[in-house]
Amino acid sequence: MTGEAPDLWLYGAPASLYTAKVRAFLRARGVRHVERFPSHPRYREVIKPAVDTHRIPVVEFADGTIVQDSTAILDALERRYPDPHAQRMGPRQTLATLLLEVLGDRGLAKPAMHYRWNFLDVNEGFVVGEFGRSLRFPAPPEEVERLGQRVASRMSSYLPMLGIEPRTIPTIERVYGETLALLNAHLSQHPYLLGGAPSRGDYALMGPMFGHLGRDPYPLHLMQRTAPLVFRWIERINGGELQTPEFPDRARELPADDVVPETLTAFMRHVFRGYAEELVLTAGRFNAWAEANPDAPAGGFVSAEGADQPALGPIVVDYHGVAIEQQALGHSLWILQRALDFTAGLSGVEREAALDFARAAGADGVVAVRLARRLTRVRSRLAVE
Ligand SMILES: N[C@@H](CCC(=O)N[C@@H](CS)C(=O)NCC(=O)O)C(=O)O
Repeated sequence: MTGEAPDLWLYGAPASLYTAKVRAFLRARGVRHVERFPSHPRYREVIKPAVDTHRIPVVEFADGTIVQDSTAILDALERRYPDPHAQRMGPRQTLATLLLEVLGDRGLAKPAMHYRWNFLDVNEGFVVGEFGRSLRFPAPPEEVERLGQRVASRMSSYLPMLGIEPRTIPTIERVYGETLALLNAHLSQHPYLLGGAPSRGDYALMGPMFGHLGRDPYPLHLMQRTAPLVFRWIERINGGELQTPEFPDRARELPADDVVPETLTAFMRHVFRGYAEELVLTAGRFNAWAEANPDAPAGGFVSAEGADQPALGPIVVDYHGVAIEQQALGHSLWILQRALDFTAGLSGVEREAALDFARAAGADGVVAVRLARRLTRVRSRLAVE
């Protein structure tokens, strides 16, 4: 980096889903930053001990504040770089961004993981190389390959936990095709998800849509061939385009009167159709845990073993008509809690408007979730308040 000092350092990797979410904010908002691999000595010596987890991304701000977890990082970034559009959002638009962040966390995990790990004939050299280089670079190719394969075998072992198996794959592929078509239809009318300006929902979806699906060789070409406007949306955000050639006269503004474009609502409804039940059943698992552990102290970890993002047990979800056996993933509830807090804080017509939007987006069951204990994070681990 030459010239002025950066505002922050992003510890992450090009092939990492959650790094893509944070990077999108930094680029779209023009934040001066430097990205570093987790192999950087400062990650090992300072960052990792401070956050007490090996996960990326982690951000270190110039004032020394260190934040782990993409959602916590975006919260910290929004406090430092307030988004003028977000401040003018109505209840529907705000709930839409909160729910898009829920979807961006795990709602697209099935296609993101499937299209990375089940097309190794096309993807393997690139993905393994990317992992290897993020751990040691420059290094001899055999060393990059050895390190990359080590990460690859851990990451690909997550597939069964997400219910990705031969029986469910045809449905996952069909649903992803429909997802791309709906998003492409939306982006043929609007440059960004909420309309004329990017918002946190766009950044959140860059995780799956860019980190895996818009970057790994197989799904990248699928996207370019079948959903070119989705590909352009990704370029637009990561390139920090101020004005965009497809919409030369479009003001960089959100729709007035708290309108959420119907094409976005249709896309969300489609994704929630395969994800809402997973969240509801995951909340059920957590509430059962809370009932079985009435003495869990405030600040206590949800996982007895101290897992940072604990699985809460097996669930069977109806994913667009196919029964999927998978794990209930507790961290998603912490992200959902933000949307629950938002709706709980509304009253009167504002509450009606938000709930009305949730119904239209297929998320009424999701915003009706009630958690038996509030969730928080302590030492980067899911914990109860
Ligand atoms: N909730 C975290 C998830 C971060 C995460 O899982 N990152 C992946 C890379 S994309 C990771 O570090 N995985 C390490 C592992 O699973 O062992 C966030 O939003 O930042």
